Amino acid sequence: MNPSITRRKAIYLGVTGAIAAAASEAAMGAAATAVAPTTPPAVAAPAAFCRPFLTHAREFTDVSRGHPAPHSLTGDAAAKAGLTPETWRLEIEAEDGATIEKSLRRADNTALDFPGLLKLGEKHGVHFLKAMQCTNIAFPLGQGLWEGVPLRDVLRACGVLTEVRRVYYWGFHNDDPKQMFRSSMALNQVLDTPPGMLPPFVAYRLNGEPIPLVRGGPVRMVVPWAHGFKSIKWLQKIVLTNKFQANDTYADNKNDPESFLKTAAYFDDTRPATFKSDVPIEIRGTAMVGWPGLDHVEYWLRPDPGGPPLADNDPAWAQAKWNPAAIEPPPADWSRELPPGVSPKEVWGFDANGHPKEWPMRYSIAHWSAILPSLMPGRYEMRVRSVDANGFAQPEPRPNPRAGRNRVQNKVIVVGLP
Ligand SMILES: Nc1nc2c(c(=O)[nH]1)N[C@H]1C(S)=C(S)[C@@H](COP(=O)(O)O)O[C@H]1N2
Ligand SMILES: [Mo]
Repeated sequence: MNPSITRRKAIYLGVTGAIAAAASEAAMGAAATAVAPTTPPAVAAPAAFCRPFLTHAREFTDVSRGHPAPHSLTGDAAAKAGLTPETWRLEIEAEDGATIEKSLRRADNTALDFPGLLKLGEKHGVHFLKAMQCTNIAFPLGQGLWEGVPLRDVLRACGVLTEVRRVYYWGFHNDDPKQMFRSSMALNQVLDTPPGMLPPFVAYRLNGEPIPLVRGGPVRMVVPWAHGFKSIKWLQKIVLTNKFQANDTYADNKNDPESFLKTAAYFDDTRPATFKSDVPIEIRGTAMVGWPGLDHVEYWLRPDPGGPPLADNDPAWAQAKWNPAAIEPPPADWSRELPPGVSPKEVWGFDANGHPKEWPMRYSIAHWSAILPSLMPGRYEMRVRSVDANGFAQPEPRPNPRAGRNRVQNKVIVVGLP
């Protein structure tokens, strides 16, 4: 494990671990702005990078369906489920008029096994950074350094493909069709990658270690540009189909199954907070750097006018005065943030000198902070929003929360006496 993760945890206690136990996906979806990570009280802190860049594999906020949860299986049950490196297999078949030259099947011993995947990794493996962000939860779940083989390089083993339009895939689900959690991509999203962008991966390492069962190991799909539901855990089955429709489980409940990751800023803690009037007030949070990139994060502070919550069409929005928040710069020393033995030069998106080519990096978490001017005692409202690289301020251009929860959050700041 990356020793810096433990060390840093002492400074910034796992955002996610604390709430994971309490939070069900549905509860968070229903009350995303009311539920927030717990953080130390926001007080003045050095403006240096002072949080772990990577989230420990066990401290991601977990979003897993299934009873029993696949990651609760141990011993023989885990082995029987194909959830150990020795027993894991990936099957690939065709359906509905699509054909593949070679199917990979458990039954005839042609399925891809874990050593076979690692072998592909020796040639095609990629290290890349990506944060998980659930469509329906208003903060990133955690950020990892993943290692995997592009799915297109796994598909080579299938030889010639005909009439494939879409790729359907799912993981272990207790042999109960009702528990299946599946996802899909267009074949072109798997095979064609725009220059400078990431393809979907069949991933086998996280933060320099095998992916633990709780994070979807031994093998998980990771789709860099998408919300978490495309990154299927406990991956075991891929079906190449002539169907053109998305079949994602996450299309239920009006979720948009084709939504790219949105760019959005979130408070670390949306609960009201009280400060003395004579101390600088530092407020912190994260921003998810989605498909449209991140230009900056800005905040609007106003005395709480009382009355009903600010409506989305309230004229006050047009009068709002937005101030820039600071985005934390890249870590000065990547060797303290990355797992031992991983040089930043080996990580996708870094240059030959080991510096990130863009900052903040696409599909990762940016940390922002704002030091509020000295305030008179009273009650204030603080709102924060991202502005993407196209100049769209959150929640534009796609305010539909079912495509990613990007409502502008409000935090009440109470300033007391000195
Ligand atoms: N097999 C399977 N994969 C899954 C899920 C699931 O329930 N089962 N949940 C998905 C959803 S909705 C999200 S947001 C992410 C969460 O990933 P995490 O638990 O590693 O944070 O996993 C995705 N992959
Ligand atoms: Mo999700």
